[in-house]
Amino acid sequence: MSPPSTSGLSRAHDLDDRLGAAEELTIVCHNNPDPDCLGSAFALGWIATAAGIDERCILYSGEISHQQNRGFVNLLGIELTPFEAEAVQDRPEGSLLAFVDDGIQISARSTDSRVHIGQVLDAAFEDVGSAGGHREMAGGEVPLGVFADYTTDDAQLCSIVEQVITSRLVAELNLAEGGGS
Ligand SMILES: [Mn+2]
Repeated sequence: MSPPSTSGLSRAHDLDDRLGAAEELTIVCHNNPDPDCLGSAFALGWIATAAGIDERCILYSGEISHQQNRGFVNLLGIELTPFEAEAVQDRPEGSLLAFVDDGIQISARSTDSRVHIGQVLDAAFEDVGSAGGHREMAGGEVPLGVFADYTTDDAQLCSIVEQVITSRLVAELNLAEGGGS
């Protein structure tokens, strides 16, 4: 078995092949979709139209909360449907399901006054996503695309994500064996 190609051109061909063989497309946004997510969903819908798929829908959950996000949706005329589990279960053959702008959500708490958890998350993930917060409480997001380029296997992807996130945290907290002051 050859490893999945990461070249942009062959991924575009891949997408074209898949869309060409499909009859309908359901696009799922993450919770409280931001412009990244809405833009990706809209673009994928447009590409699917060009590939001849007439049945498309974009699902979202949570809220389109900020003014700029609502403006974005109205301006581009993006039609959004509230997420329902039935829409993604038991799909007929020829129906494709796509997730856009998926990310890893990070949330952390510190009860140790020596550890500023916001600074730890920021330092650990600033180059691959965005993270930060307060001394006791912090959060962040790392786009899954950073990892998805390495594999198309879900189980393998989860294990890569777990390893990378864990080792970055361990390194930043100076917890590695032989580490410490
Ligand atoms: Mn997003």
